[in-house]
Amino acid sequence: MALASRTCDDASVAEQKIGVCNLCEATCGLLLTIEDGRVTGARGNPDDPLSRGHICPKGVALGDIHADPDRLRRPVRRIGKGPDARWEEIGWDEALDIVADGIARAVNAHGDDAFALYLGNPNAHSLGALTHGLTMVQTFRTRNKFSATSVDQLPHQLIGHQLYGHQLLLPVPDIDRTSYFLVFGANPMASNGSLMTVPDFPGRLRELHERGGRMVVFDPRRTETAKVADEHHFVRPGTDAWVLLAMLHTLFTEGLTAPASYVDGLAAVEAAVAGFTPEAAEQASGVSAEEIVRITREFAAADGAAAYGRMGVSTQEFGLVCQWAVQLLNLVTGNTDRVGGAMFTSPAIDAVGRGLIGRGHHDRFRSRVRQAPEFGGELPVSVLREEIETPGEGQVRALLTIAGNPVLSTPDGVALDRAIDGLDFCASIDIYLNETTRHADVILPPTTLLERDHYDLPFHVLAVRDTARFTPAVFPKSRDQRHDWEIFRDLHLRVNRRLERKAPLRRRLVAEARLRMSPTFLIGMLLRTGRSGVTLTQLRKHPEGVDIGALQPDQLPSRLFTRDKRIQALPDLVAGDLDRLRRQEVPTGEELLLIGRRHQRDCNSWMHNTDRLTRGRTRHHLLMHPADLDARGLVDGALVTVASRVGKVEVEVKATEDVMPGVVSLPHGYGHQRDGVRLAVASQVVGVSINDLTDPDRLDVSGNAVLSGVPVTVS
Ligand SMILES: Nc1nc2c(c(=O)[nH]1)N[C@H]1C(S)=C(S)[C@@H](COP(=O)(O)OP(=O)(O)OC[C@H]3O[C@@H](n4cnc5c(=O)[nH]c(N)nc54)[C@H](O)[C@@H]3O)O[C@H]1N2
Ligand SMILES: Nc1nc2c(c(=O)[nH]1)N[C@H]1C(S)=C(S)[C@@H](COP(=O)(O)OP(=O)(O)OC[C@H]3O[C@@H](n4cnc5c(=O)[nH]c(N)nc54)[C@H](O)[C@@H]3O)O[C@H]1N2
Ligand code: SF4
Ligand SMILES: [Mo]
Repeated sequence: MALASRTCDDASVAEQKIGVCNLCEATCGLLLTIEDGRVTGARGNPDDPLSRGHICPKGVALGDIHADPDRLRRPVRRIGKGPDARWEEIGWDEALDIVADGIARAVNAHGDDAFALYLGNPNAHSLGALTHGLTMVQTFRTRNKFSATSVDQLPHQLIGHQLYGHQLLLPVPDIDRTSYFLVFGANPMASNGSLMTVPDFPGRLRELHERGGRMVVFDPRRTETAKVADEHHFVRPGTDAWVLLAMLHTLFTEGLTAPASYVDGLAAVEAAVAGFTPEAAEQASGVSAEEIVRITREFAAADGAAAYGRMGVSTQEFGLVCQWAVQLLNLVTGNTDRVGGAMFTSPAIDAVGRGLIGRGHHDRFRSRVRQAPEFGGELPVSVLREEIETPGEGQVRALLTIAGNPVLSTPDGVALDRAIDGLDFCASIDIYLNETTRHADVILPPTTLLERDHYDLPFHVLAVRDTARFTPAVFPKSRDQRHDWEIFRDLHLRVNRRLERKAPLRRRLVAEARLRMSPTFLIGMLLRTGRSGVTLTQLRKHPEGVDIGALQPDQLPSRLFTRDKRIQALPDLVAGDLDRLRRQEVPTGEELLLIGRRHQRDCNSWMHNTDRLTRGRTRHHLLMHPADLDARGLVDGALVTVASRVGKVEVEVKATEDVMPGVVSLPHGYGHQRDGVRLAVASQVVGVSINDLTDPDRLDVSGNAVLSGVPVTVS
């Protein structure tokens, strides 16, 4: 696998190694050049059957994380607080003991719920976090489990659970064969796809166009994706539900439905969407009624069409309704489970089918203060602050964050920052000091991707093609480093030793047995016991990946997790929320609404410490339409104050016709200076946190935060 080759001056030996990028869901295969223990070159691996040679600037920067002197490699303990804090390296045993003591102290004195966990995005991209982290997390009996899910894709998971009986049995657009790709609130040209693992989106879109296919995009901003679409329609933030429901309405009134035989309850859907006319949608959203009707007809007539909605339509007040309506567009037109439509994967390790990921459950318990319902054992992260600050039984006293940064990534970061600062104990498993981990008493840093074996459990489940790939660690870990799975194992053992009320013995022993096996061993076992015929030995021989083939149609109804193997098209939860939407006044479009954005060179709130991704033109500005600037007597480049119900920020404004009038946009993941402290961030990175403006009181019925369409003033 390592093809050693001597460089001309033979001063050092350059090696080529196959690697993988885990920074986003595209999971590109890489060819890395290694010299003197460093990555000196990175390109896409053309032999990778899924990513086909694609790479983006972040993939090239993967080596920068590995080499970054600011990256934590040994545990650190905080001495002092706030701007005066110092960090001291300590040994692993001491560090793990302090963390286990802190957690056990809170639980023993105040009960299970006194300990809270927050799991951030990179957990989904680490094999060890999935095989071992989740096992450890599940052994804690606290109700206060949180993750980035509730500022992201919670409505998708809830609708998967409601329609198909499993939170991750989610169809993905068959991008390689579709002839009509209808996109709401997603920007795959920058994000490289989400809940749709689609490396080389630009190349795949080119092929779609060469086939004569179309892509139609609804977005309040003319994004990178909108610019390469066949059609882009501005939609007022937070009003997509009206548009999507009007499309369903049109399908029924024009007799354009062709549902599969296992879908029940369509008469109820027809009745429920009856009032949502294209005219009402036009008034709410700004999209013309004729366009809505025309697009619906084209969608229904296309030979293989896929509707897709992502962040922009998940993180809004009617996110669940939006995600339901997207599924229904595909179902009602017979495009679900059909070539060119929205299809299900058949991964080598079927994490869904084999029950490695639970089906999900809803509202088994509620949060203590606000009574917000759980999903899959997690509470909405928007309630975390109040659970920390509200006294009483069950108050959170200790927090463990794992690969996350909720101070920047969840609503009202300023208030959460303050709340975390007031905890009795805080610890983090993270490779950087960030705006959240700076409150930790101890930070436990695992190895990074290049130092550990990788197999993608979740993203093969959501990929546009069935493939399998195992990538051995590119670099060996040093003796004083720990893999994340080793940290999870050791922490589990230590905490359980200290707890007065332990988990039931059987459960503990099962967890311990699982935690003692390495992730790679578990992958080998899962492959061996699966039905794909792919083995770890084969994958080791083919580190570029093995192609299983294009997505297979006709998997339903047998793959459904519903009891009767049928789809109930109008779940009660959705019916109730449609009533709520019906009772709402149709939005007038008078308020100025804030939305977020992602840039190809950003990675949520981190990776701002590499020069490669941060030099050049800054991209932290508030984007605003020139007419909106004029109306306020503001000029391009001015420092403006953006204020919401929750807070205010000062930031430079940039005039652009790429946002629709009445809409302003800030990127998320910025705002690194807190208390005058800057952490692991290149000096050229400036900007503010959009989540100092977002409102933790505004939740979708699923519990997801409303991050899109926040009313603001700009002065
Ligand atoms: N307003 C607004 N808010 C948003 C969003 C938005 O669009 N708008 N997007 C939301 C979305 S989609 C997401 S996913 C969240 C992300 O928010 P979070 O998941 O809370 O945070 P990240 O910014 O991804 O931070 C990841 C942390 O993990 C650390 N890390 C990286 N690799 C590893 C590793 O291998 N192991 C460990 N232990 N740590 C690691 C990094 O150092 C970093 O500190 O933000 C959400 N917040
Ligand atoms: N470069 C880069 N890639 C990433 C990430 C990153 O930080 N940087 N993060 C990764 C993560 S964690 C995720 S979850 C994915 C997200 O993947 P995407 O969802 O594709 O990414 P976003 O850029 O958040 O796209 C959301 C789009 O919704 C639009 N929008 C906002 N409000 C509304 C609305 O009310 N209606 C409609 N129709 N549109 C709206 C925004 O303008 C934006 O274009 O990206 C992943 N990939
Ligand atoms: S698109 Fe970029 S960040 Fe995403 S996996 Fe590929 S190289 Fe990594
Ligand atoms: Mo995300």
